[in-house]
Amino acid sequence: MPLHDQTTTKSAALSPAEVHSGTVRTDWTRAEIADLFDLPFLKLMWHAQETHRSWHAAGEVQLCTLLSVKTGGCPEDCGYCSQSVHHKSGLNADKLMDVSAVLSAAAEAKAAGSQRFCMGAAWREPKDRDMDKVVEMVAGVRALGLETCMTLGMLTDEQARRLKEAGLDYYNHNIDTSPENYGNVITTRNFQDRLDTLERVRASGISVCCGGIVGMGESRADRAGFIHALATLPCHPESVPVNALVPIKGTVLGDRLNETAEARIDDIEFVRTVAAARITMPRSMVRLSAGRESMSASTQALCFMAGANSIFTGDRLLTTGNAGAAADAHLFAQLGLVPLRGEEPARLAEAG
Ligand code: SAM
Ligand code: DTB
Ligand code: SF4
Repeated sequence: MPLHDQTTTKSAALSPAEVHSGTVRTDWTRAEIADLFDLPFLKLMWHAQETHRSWHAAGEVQLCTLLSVKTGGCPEDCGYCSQSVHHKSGLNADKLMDVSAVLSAAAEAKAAGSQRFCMGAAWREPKDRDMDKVVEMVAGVRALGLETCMTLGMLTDEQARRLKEAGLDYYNHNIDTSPENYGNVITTRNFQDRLDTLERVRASGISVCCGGIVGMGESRADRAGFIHALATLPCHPESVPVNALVPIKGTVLGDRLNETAEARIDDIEFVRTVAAARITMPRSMVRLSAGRESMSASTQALCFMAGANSIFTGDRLLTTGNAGAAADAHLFAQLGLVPLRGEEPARLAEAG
């Protein structure tokens, strides 16, 4: 049965009044988060389940689709990325796609049951001359009845304002890792640059999607630092993507992982990171993002138990493969998961 035909549960339509009104803490200490990581695994999972079930409809998973609207040729040097000009990943640089082609891809995503359409561009920041086309994409995708998300790099206040005006629902901008590890991953912009853009996005009234990558050779302390940086933002991101590094040949981090088997992160440690995100940011959607294609069904099931409740569907991420509709339909059937149809708790609370 296709993903979007599976029955939704009654909790798909939580009203604002039904949304949990408990406290969302933004004063987590690093030691508290490190302690979460150190818990016996079953205890950590129990905490994560308790938190998850008091804020979210357990078993409902949000479906999002990605499209790379401008691929390759990026001047940044992110150590994991196929699209950086600093890497020899064999990817050609393309121009910004035509609006009509983006809208047909969005219509396909909607027909496949996706709730949100996320458009990514390999830019350090958008040029003002690109903005007319970009806002047309936002307005067009929204008119199809999809939630809109964009990830275009750093933004100015004016660019954020224009995106909001066009109807952009979410902006994705990842901190990627802990502040201490950041310089080992990217050198062409710093952690504060990322926080500045996040602040501009927040101030413009666009919801924030912010997370990072696990499995880049970072330490457990870095993973705790990464979650701490997100969970102590003045307002938690509405969406928190947790990516498992996709090791792309020709990238610094991908080559290191491909050449050193022991550099691969343990699945249980990945699940612990998802659980820590869920417990510390209870109201946010936690997205099990890149890396699912090579993840076993059992590890993905543990991630859902740990509180992940959003995925990217389809057979493509930006430049790499994704699990695909058939595999996901099978996984949902195996686990009794259904697509989220209602509004997210954080957005309901904001509306409420
Ligand atoms: N250029 C924009 C930027 O970096 O802000 C947007 C696109 S960028 C590809 C979006 C995010 O995808 C990155 O911040 C990173 O977290 C994630 N990502 C990119 N390549 C990845 C890989 N090989 N494995 C896992 N996640 C990856
Ligand atoms: C995010 O955190 N993950 C997505 C989305 N935001 C833009 C991107 C994943 C990219 C994976 C590697 C690739 O396909 O190039
Ligand atoms: Fe450019 Fe984004 Fe890739 Fe970094 S992650 S190289 S900014 S496309």
